[in-house]
Amino acid sequence: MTGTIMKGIGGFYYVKCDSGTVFSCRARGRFRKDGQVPMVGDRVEIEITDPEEKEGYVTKIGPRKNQFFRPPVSNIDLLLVTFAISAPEPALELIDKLTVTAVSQGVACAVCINKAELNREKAANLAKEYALADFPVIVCSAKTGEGVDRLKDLLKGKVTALAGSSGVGKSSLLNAMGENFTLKTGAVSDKIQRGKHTTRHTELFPLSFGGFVFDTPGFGSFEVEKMMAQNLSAMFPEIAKHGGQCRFPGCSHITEPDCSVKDALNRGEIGQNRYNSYCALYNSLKDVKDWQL
Ligand SMILES: Nc1nc2c(ncn2[C@@H]2O[C@H](COP(=O)(O)OP(=O)(O)OP(=O)(O)O)[C@@H](O)[C@H]2O)c(=O)[nH]1
Ligand SMILES: [Mg+2]
Ligand SMILES: [Zn+2]
Repeated sequence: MTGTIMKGIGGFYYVKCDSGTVFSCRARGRFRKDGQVPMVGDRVEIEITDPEEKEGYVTKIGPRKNQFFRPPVSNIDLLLVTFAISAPEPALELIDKLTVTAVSQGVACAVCINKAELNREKAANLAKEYALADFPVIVCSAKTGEGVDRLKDLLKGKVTALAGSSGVGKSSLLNAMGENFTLKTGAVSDKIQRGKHTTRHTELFPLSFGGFVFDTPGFGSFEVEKMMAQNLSAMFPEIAKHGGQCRFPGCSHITEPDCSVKDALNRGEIGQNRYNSYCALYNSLKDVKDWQL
């Protein structure tokens, strides 16, 4: 039998077979030997050991079209990078590491700015920065319902993973999409304005209007895949677009004079926050040598 892993908890993988039945499965030991771990989103083959109790083993993992470590998902069509405009404050570098990861894997990426009702001006400004990178941007509020229809249009027919920090409203947005979702959500702590890691595991849900969506646990810092610093600009579409006409070949777009990227930044064609993330990431990658890749 073949199916898709819908969630994984405590060594059990919940595999929805193409017939619709869900089996709870363990992974065969040899996966671990090969260093291969089943992921939510994987297409797998299973061997049923107990049809009554709906139990079995995952015996084979199908080829992945892509895989992410943060959030831990495979085989997605769209990474929906989600943040709140306030409470918690947007973690801009983390957000841009996510867009970089999607672009470097060739996976479509969109940006969802939630809790927009808390600061409309700031939401509009950040939306503009991501639009300059040609990412679809949804400004929305799970609380007021604004933007939720646009979100549904975006997700329709695709396999989408929501990704972002704890407390930004990923589960709330899914609940607001009017599905029969009753996902647990959790208040952001008063003092430090941080989420409380309410969602504990990644789960794949079917959407009534077509497509699937992963609700994922929020996470804090992570590192982008190692790459040569000079390749980073290709992962920022708006920087790549303006990077061809600099005076110096291999321009880092940070310190060199006559830089067409800095010109575009000054004309407002590249967002300042995006550029700041680019510089910070560039500096973290600049000691990477090609033999380390
Ligand atoms: N003001 C406001 N609050 C919201 C909005 N959306 C969600 N919240 C609140 O933000 C808090 C966190 O929401 P969750 O949906 O649990 O956030 P999450 O991203 O799923 O968090 P984790 O599961 O911990 O990763 C809850 O108290 C929600 O009620 C919104 O649009 N506006
Ligand atoms: Mg959640
Ligand atoms: Zn330059």
